[in-house]
Amino acid sequence: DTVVVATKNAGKVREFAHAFAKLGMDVVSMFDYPNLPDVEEDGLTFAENARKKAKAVGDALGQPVLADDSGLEVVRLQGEPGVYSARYSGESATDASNNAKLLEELKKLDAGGVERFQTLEDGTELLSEARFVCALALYDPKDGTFAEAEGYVAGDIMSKPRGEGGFGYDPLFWLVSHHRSMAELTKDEKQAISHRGRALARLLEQLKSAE
Ligand code: ITT
Repeated sequence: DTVVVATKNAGKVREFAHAFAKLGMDVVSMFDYPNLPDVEEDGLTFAENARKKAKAVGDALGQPVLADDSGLEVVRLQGEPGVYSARYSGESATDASNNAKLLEELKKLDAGGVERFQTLEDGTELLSEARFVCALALYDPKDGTFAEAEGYVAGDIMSKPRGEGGFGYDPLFWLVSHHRSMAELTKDEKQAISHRGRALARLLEQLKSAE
């Protein structure tokens, strides 16, 4: 069996491939359909953008499609970058430039004398509470219906990156529960606790009980 995931994010593709392999399923992504047009992500919420991506690709291919819209909400930045997480540092943003922008924005706040709340043993500071959000939408063009689920994980933004795993903001996301950054977790550990892993578990649960 094959699942089509409407994403051009290589990190998401790796995580879905890892999760669906355990269910005996393969994943294809927009890297396998390079000629499909880009979907404009102008929704105000993660859920709206996920539905939009799933519907555009599902209608184009005439088969069920899963989409993921996700991002980072930072408490001391009033929830930013939120739905703008992928392009936080501009049109040609990379994970590295987005992480640099995040630290720049958080370091600006110190000028206002707001106290940092914690320091790790190596001197890394925890600059703000934050959470990752993932909205999943599975669209079936046969009847035009959606199955949807969301997942969340709370953590703290670190002043210095750590770890080589994951993608995006993972090296700056500290998990008190694991005493490691999200980028220091194994794939299985990340799937067990991440916004994406939790959203996927909830979606599969729903689909199972609807059978
Ligand atoms: P697609 O729309 O093609 O799926 P995208 O990268 O544009 O790819 P989003 O609009 O959903 O996807 O943006 C999500 C951004 O949020 C992503 O680029 C990362 O910077 C961040 N993000 C999402 N999930 C993450 C995770 O598990 N770890 C770290 N950062 C994550």
